[in-house]
Amino acid sequence: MESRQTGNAAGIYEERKAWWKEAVVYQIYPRSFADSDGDGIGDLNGITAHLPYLRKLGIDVIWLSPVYQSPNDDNGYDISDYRAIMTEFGTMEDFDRMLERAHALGIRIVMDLVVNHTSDEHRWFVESSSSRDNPFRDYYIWKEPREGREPNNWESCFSGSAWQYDERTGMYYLHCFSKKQPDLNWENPKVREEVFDLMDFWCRKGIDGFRMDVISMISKNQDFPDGPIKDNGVYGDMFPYVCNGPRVHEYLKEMNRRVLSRYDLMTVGEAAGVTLEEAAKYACADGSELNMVFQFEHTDTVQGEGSVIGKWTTRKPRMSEIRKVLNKWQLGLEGRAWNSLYWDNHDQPRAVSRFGNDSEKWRVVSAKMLAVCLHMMKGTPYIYQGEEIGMTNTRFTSLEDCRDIEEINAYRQYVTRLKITDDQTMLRCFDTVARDNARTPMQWDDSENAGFTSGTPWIRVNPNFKTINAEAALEDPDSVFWFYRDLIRLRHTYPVIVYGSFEPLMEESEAVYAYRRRLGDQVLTVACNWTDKDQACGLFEEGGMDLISNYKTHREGILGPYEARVMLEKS
Ligand code: TEU
Repeated sequence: MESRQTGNAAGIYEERKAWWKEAVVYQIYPRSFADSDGDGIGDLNGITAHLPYLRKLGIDVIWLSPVYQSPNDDNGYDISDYRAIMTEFGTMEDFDRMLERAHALGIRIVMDLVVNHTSDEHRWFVESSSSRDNPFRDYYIWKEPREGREPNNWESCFSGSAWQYDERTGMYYLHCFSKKQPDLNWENPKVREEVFDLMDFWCRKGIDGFRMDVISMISKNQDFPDGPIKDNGVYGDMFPYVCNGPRVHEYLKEMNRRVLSRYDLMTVGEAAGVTLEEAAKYACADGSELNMVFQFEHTDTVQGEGSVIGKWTTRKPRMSEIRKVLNKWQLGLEGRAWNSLYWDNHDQPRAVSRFGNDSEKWRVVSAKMLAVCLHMMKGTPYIYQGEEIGMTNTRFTSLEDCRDIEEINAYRQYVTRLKITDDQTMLRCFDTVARDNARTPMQWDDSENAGFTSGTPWIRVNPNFKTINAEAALEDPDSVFWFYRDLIRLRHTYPVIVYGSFEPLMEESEAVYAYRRRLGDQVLTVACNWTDKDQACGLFEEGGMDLISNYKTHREGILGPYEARVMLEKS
């Protein structure tokens, strides 16, 4: 299952083989994927209907964002029943059929496990909040007021205080996200038992793993100290006291012993605030916790400045900064832990808009370049729905276009309440980084609503669906779709792509992201031009085999705008 540090003659670590290292994962955000019944909301039967499309793409695993019963304050990341399917998404029979069909096509399914918090409509919280001596009281984190106010100054990830006062019992409960997402109290062994039981429930159904939502936040510093207040801030930063907390590794080891080790699963922890050192523990090669984590350093290189706060910005990240982060992770986990590789997901803007160039001229070329850059690195690659057809960010014309609680709350806080920025500035930040960019419906074809639904979509379709859609991509042999299919095939063909060591190249360049992978006598050279201009690159010599490129012909010593090139040689 895990890698071991057996330096071979060349001094290169030999990775232990595992199916989840060889796999490519495709993330589905069910609400926005495909609607089969015309209610404007994607559903499980919609996914089942499109499994052949995913088979064509060649992916190995689906990561399914939450499909459990939920009042949808945060689109399913607020769960009210872990053993039932969200009404809008279908039934348990639909789920079983989807799982069976996927397995028949050789596709595994990894579920989202959201257990840092539940919905406030979950039975446990309904009980817990009903009285101070209810048997479920300690399932959540309740505190007395401090001088008539919140127990500390922590800010929730979705703006405002992380504490909500509950009139009935005169105490506050902690919610790191929305107030409808109370944090579970993992200190309570009964809570851990409940979580392990529900995991068992899904494992017995035959699912293939878990993506664990903010799993780095399950153990809180029990002193609950005030956090540092950042520029312009009203509240304090809770991250130092909720991320990578004192007992998180103990809890995950317990989960591993109790559940994970008993099944053949793939596990990936979403690890807000994770450092390299912490990741080496979560994803330790000894297999005692998880297989890998999602880190956020490469998506967080740009932060808001001036009147704009936190993640809200219109600035584009610099390749050299991203490369610095990713190379650090590639080298830092070598022989210790396994990396996950991603450009985007349901919480991030679209990859091609953020890191590439989504203009008509360069969209396809730069989307392919980004794909090469990521998929040739060492780790398990994740594709977010629509990335494989080069879907782009959308444009927000007013707050009316927003569905995401994070955006809506941020707008209310910064524009309406604090008045530290204005409507247009905020909307332009939304165009750049809002989560709803990723949540506009999957663009299937050029018919009404992009073929997503026959009804009224729950969120506005990106107006560019007439040209950017799956049907058009499937008909065009040069599309982003077929390029992803080729990349996935290469991964399944050449072990050097999966198991080879990583060596950074051209680290001084502001334009070219290049690296080498080695396994035995195989040497893979990868170079990607992140700019719209020619760039010098002397890495490719005659005699090697060109494995894949977004250009049909190459010029010696030069990479064209957004050109990506991969060459295989023998040493
Ligand atoms: O996201 C956790 C997380 O770290 C987010 O706050 C992330 O930083 C933010 O969305 C970026 O803008 C997970 C889920 O992926 C997200 O969809 C949920 O809203 C959140 O947890 C609460 O469950």
